[in-house]
Amino acid sequence: MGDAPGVNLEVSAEVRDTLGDGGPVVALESTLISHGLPHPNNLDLAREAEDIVRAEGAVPATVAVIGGVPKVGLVPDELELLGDGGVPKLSIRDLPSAIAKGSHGATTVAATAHLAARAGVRLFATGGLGGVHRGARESWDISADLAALSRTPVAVVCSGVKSILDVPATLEHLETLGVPVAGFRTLRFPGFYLTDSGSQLDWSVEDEEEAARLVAATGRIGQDGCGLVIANPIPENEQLDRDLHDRALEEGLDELKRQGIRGKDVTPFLLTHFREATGGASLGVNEQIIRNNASLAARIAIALARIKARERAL
Ligand code: PSU
Ligand code: MN
Repeated sequence: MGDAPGVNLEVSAEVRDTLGDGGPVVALESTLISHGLPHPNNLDLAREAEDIVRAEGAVPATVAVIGGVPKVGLVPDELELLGDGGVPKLSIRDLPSAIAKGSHGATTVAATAHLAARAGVRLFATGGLGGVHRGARESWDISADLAALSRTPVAVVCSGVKSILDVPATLEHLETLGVPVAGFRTLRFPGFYLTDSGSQLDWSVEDEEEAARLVAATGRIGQDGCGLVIANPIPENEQLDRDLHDRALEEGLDELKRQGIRGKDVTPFLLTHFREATGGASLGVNEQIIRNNASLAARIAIALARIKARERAL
């Protein structure tokens, strides 16, 4: 159960073989399955995200801790277990405790990126990144996702961070940590449910090939310990209605304060509130974001594999 030296990460045979051949692999996180989406949509979407990665020609590697064993690449029963409820959310600092206790766990962006990188996976698709919470000046609540990306060589394809967070502060913090952020065909940082968060970016990439060159460049310049963010906005015609969004946000933040919810419970609480307050509309957008990002990450992983193959041939 992980006591043997060196046996601390189980990589599925398909993922291991693909990586060994220099092939494209995309990591997928499991907190969004266990805590980000309601049952049974969560399980359907977890399967669909894997199917989308495959349809693009890459291999999906959903990451989680199963019975105390960190896994990169899950079998269908394990995916199902994550969607059934009651699986704790594990950020990076929770990994050792889950391993020691032999418990299951759904991994956040920080924990997923860490395990994926250890397996040698370079691309990772998710919905939204954790970030700096509103009121962080008092609460100090800043997601470990940000620091983890500054020391984990994984490119995360996401649709920005949710507006439940302090978006400009999150971008500032990523800058402080030295994490590159590039918009996919945009210089506007996406606002998760909304195409545009209102914050400007310094860099964009115009296609999958350029995104892959960006990933390769971080390694080549000796920043190979660092991750990066590729921010992929939801198309304008698929975004959430802005008024509905603003109303749900305001109510959710009020409710948070009233109920005194803190720490790692903040994100799941606000996600549930958003879903209820928008009559399920936010769920549809959330699902579409994950599909779009899985598909884009797979195409970038394929472009990256091509670049690496060319380099090897030189
Ligand atoms: N944002 C979402 N949906 C999610 C999360 C973030 O839109 O499910 C999850 C991700 O797993 C992310 C985590 O890594 O929440 C961040 O949680 P915290 O703020 O506790 O670090
Ligand atoms: Mn937090």
